[in-house]
Amino acid sequence: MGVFVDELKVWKSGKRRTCHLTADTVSELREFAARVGVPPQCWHEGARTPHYDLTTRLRDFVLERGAVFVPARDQARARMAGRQAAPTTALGRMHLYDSVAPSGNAYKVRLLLTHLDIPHDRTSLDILATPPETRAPEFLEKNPAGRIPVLELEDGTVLPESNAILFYLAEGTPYVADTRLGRAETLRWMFFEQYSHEPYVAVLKFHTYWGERDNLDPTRRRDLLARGQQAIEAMESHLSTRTFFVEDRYGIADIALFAYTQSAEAIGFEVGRHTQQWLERVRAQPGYVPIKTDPLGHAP
Ligand SMILES: N[C@@H](CCC(=O)N[C@@H](CS)C(=O)NCC(=O)O)C(=O)O
Repeated sequence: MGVFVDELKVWKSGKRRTCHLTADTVSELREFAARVGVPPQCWHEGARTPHYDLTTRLRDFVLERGAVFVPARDQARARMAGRQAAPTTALGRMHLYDSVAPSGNAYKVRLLLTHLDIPHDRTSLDILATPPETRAPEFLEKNPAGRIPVLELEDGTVLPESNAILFYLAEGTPYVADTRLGRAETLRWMFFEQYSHEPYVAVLKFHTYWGERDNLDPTRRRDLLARGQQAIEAMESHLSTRTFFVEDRYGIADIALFAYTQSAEAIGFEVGRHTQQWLERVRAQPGYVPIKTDPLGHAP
């Protein structure tokens, strides 16, 4: 078991110096690269021996994070002795950065990826650490806002913001309306979610399970409850005459709003009958997956 770098070699052009990052197995190599943040575009597509090409700066970076220097000739010998396994997984898959503690914002993306049956890898960051792993320099390069979810596309492009990711993934699928007004209505509810719902319901959920709710300033707690309740009532009113948020068809506006509304009752909100029925309709969708369980055991 190990991840290795060899010596820097000067390219024929004389302009670039790179080395190889390899490992005993491709899965170990990919897991290490994703964990420390080696850019996916460093992957050498089609190489006989699976590896990333690293510049001097990235070589120093991975050495500081546990890669071991082994000269190229020794790596070649080891491979010939059959130590290095054949590639088992193809690169070029989407990669979702989510969190160890269940995050509704990350869950939205996972739910749609599952509905669309898009194979992807995941790295879960510890947002409760001090400082959170989302504030590490290599993650801030992906999202300067220091937040998950971030979706890395097959070509290495990064896309943060849960609802932007939903909109990107849903393009051309039945999960977003194909009329101009339908798409605008979809955005309407996704903006509503981010401005009038998530800042209250998600924040109160966070304080209930992972923050210190009892230490929350009582005025702040009342404010979160009152404003979150207003959002839930706006949903209830809209759903009193519809089955789903836009064009009476399940789509990304429903996914965005489902993520935190599903926990609203458990954290003290009153959820009306129409919204409860809508929650059930979402759960009944083909390919539905529940939010992941809390490995810390705080959330039910
Ligand atoms: N507007 C963002 C909000 C993302 C967000 O608040 N993420 C939280 C987890 S749910 C996070 O990364 N917190 C870690 C931190 O702020 O350091 C979105 O919808 O993606």
